[in-house]
Amino acid sequence: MRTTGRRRRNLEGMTTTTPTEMSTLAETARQMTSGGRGVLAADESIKTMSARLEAEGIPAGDVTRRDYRELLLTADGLPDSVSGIILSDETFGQELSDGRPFPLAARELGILPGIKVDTGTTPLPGQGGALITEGLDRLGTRLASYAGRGAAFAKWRAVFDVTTTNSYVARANAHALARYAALCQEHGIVPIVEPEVLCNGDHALAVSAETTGLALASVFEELDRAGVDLTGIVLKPNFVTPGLDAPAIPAGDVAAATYEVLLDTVPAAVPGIAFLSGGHPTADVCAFLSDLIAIPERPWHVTFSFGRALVSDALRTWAGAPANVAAAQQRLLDNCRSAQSS
Ligand code: 5MM
Repeated sequence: MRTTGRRRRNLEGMTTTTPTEMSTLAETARQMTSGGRGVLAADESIKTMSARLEAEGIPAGDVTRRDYRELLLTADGLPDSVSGIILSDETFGQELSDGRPFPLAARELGILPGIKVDTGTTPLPGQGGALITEGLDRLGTRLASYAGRGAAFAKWRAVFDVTTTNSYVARANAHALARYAALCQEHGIVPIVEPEVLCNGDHALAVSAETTGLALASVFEELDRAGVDLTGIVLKPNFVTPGLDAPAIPAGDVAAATYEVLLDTVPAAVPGIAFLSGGHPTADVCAFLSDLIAIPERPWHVTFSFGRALVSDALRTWAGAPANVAAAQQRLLDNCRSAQSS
């Protein structure tokens, strides 16, 4: 639960967390990424979730979005594979059919509830369509409310396209991520820091490596400037891969390229890295993760924080029919176990 210790001021006048609060954050970050479990990303915005429901012929509305998230959270055995679940603001404020709020139900299952706090992306002026993530306005007030309602961690996603990312785009998004992360830690919430380099397109592996390296280097520079304690964050990056429209390469090559970029940019103080799936097929991301986990003497815990790779099969199987709930939950559990045993 949220730590509410006294705060102290450092020499520059910045408000910082106390040692007790930091050890709580570090423990939560470790819990989220170790022990073979991962974090389920079920935080699609209302717009994205509605589109995904409608694509499966399910009418979109607050009730169907709630029913779908309840199906995911209550899958019997989910806590064996999943340490945390990222929720959207809508779900965070909803109740299961038994009347329990989602964050409370997650806690009772032994799954840490998290909250997506960014409010989406908008074009960054003069940058050829590159995006900046918004959501910093009143973020401190929102975080206090989420913490009071049981949030253990939060998530903010910056989005980078390989064709439009330059040092300014990387810096602007990294700055926002760092302000978000510092605010989270002030409120006793572990920030998931998610700089996602999209894999859309036909670019080569080296292009993804270069853009991912630039994004991650910028993020860690800005986290440092913002005074974020790296022991109390979770990094959620993409795998370094060729574009989805380029010829595929062996999973071992993806793992090696990803590890090389991470080793260059991610300090060993970061306790855990939880990868996003980014639109890659489930079997592919499980293979990437498996080969990464096999690399000896890694400085960080490594696990999954997949969204689509875990849930797409379940959504398709459910199709909005109560009779399909058990089969849909089984698909989710199967995918979680594949990711977990990678
Ligand atoms: C679940 O989707 C998340 C929210 O997306 P929108 O705000 O665009 O609706 C997304 O941030 C997700 O948590 C990550 O991208 C990881 O999901 P994938 O599907 O890439 O593993």
